[in-house]
Amino acid sequence: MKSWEEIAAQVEQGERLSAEDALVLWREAPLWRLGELAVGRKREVSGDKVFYNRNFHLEPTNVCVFNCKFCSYRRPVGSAEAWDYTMDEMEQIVMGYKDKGVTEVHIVGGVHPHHDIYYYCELIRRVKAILRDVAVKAFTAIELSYMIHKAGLSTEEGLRLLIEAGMEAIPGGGAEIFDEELRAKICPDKGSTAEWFDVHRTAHKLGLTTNATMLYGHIESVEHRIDHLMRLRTLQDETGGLNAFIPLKYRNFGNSMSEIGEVAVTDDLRTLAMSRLILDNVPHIKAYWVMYGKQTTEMALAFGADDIDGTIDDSTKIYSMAGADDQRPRMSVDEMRQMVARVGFRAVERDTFYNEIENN
Ligand code: V47
Repeated sequence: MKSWEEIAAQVEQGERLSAEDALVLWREAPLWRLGELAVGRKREVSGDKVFYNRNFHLEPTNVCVFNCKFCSYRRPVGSAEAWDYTMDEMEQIVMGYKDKGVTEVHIVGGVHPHHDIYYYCELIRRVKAILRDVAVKAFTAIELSYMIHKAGLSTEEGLRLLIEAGMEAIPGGGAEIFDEELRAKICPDKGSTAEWFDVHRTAHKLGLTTNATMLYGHIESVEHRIDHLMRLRTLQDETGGLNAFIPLKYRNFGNSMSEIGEVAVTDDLRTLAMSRLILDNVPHIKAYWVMYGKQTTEMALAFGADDIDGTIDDSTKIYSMAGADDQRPRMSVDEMRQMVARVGFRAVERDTFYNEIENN
């Protein structure tokens, strides 16, 4: 068996990691060495830049037909804590962002039993009518698969309808952990791994770029994480449509797996670095500050991340309900730029497609 030192040297020569070598590196290499390797790779892709954007989330509902054990956000129909905004209420929210300089709205929520694909097409049209130049990055693959197949459409037909309405990119959620046995334990009734891949593969074929996530730090092993990353690397070899990968740390407040606890920050940094090294064909690794908290996000930039997501403006509840540090997540552009500068990189504003926005 190769030593971690030999594997590290191979990585530096640009060799692709096998699953076996990745496991040795993940388990045995000291953290500082993983940081060094991952930043080396990051610098080949994005130099000294770290990207951020001006964005907000729109979460139409937290009512969900699925009951994932890690979710702190979902409520059943009729619950006093459930919300389900009307179209008019959502228009009011979106109006609040007119002329505010945002470039992206991220629309994601529960899988509501009564709203169909035509309702969501109408929502996208209304958002675009108000914010013409703002990119709509909308719906996890699981929401998409449910609304599309419920309408009796093929994945391609459904995505075409949404694209016609104005959907321009797909976020990475719903991936959780791809291993089918584990998925059956943490989210037994949720859309499958195969559905997740079907939506992303079809989206790429239609010219959309998408993101991918991985929920880690619960009952999975390092082998499961490597398997997850390898499946994404294979998809990317085939389509090239993934823009960013976002590791999501399991936060344990207020859900039915709370007894598991949360992993250490060193595990977060190791996971980020190994994601950068395994996913040698995915350009951006995002440290989602809302989930990590601001301090870990700052550290993440020394472990291969080149993106911190955006301003958010207190518009998402998924992580505050799961116990994240910022109960009202919001970051100003200045704050993000200072965070990046403190690590020794250069903050660059981007749009959804990683085009750089002038004024940097
Ligand atoms: O799929 C839910 C995760 C995801 C918990 O594409 C949890 O740019 C940790 O995908 N602890 C949705 N994670 C969020 C998401 C996302 C976020 C930011 C940017 C992008 C992007 C995508 O949130 C879900 C699930 O994996 N999640 N509950 C929890 N307790």
